Amino acid sequence: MKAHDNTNPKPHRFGFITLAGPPNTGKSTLLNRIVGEKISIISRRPQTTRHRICGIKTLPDAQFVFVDTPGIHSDEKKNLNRVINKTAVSSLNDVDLILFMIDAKGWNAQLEKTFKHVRNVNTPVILLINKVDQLKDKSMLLPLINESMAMFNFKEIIPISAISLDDVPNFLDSLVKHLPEGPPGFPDDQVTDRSERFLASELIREQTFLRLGQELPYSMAVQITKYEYKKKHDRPILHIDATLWVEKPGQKSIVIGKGGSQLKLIGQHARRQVEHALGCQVFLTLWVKVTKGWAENASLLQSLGYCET
Ligand SMILES: Nc1nc2c(ncn2[C@@H]2O[C@H](COP(=O)(O)OP(=O)(O)OP(=O)(O)O)[C@@H](O)[C@H]2O)c(=O)[nH]1
Ligand SMILES: [Mg+2]
Repeated sequence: MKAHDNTNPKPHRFGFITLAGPPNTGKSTLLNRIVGEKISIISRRPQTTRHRICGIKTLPDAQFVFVDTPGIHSDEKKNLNRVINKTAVSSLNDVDLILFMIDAKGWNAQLEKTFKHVRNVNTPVILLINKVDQLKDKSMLLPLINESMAMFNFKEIIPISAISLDDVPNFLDSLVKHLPEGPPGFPDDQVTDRSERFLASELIREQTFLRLGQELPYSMAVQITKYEYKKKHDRPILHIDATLWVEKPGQKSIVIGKGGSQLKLIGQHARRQVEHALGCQVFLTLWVKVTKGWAENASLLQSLGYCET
């Protein structure tokens, strides 16, 4: 960690900022954009993020810890969904600022219900209206801002397009004043609190979202069973074995595909993603296993990392 510069007239700030909101609004997209690396997976489907993931951004005068959360949703039928919601809602507490992200379509009854969780905590909230690039008529923004201001005492309302956010410094400038003064909490080259191994499992899970249709990705979990660096000609090669858990034998056949074609494709794309993220050669072996009702099984959920203590 670099020594803190005491001659700097600006006090250093450090704090935690939760990215919250309903599923699919672009929270993980924004996190990756700010940090400048892919640390949280993204898909076109809702409920992609399942875990609390911190992304760390270090500037000379401030260190921001962004907490990406699963979208808060209303279907709590499965134990997995309840655990995921609990993760999202508990991340609203003990932080310095909440960025509540909605998309430019605006408010509806479901969204207002989700927002109740935010109303209940005593933390400053900034409203981010994302995906403004999708607004055909930009004059629609002003009524949405007015409606939002009437709903809640937001510290600020910021329309953005996370997918193409170029001016990250300017965006961070609007957040920094809400962070308390304090020294950095992480080394300045650390970008996430999550391990490489976790990132690898997420990049595999992302491929299931991108390549498998319908509801199947929601019935799946990824478990890394081997994660070993070996050396070949002095170059590290990472050997990963991972199990894709599904709930039914029929799902296993779909994931494997005809002659193993689907699984091969998932494996190839995931391997490339992991190689790109970690900068080394990867050997990836995938297995598919059935455990009926894994999404209900508390101990399996815990061993897969879905635990809230
Ligand atoms: N047009 C447009 N699409 C966006 C923007 N930001 C994100 N998206 C897309 O919205 C989809 C959802 O993005 P995510 O970042 O996965 O959303 P999320 O809020 O993290 O979703 P969950 O993890 O499911 O809660 C992806 O297809 C993104 O490419 C944006 O500014 N404009
Ligand atoms: Mg997400």
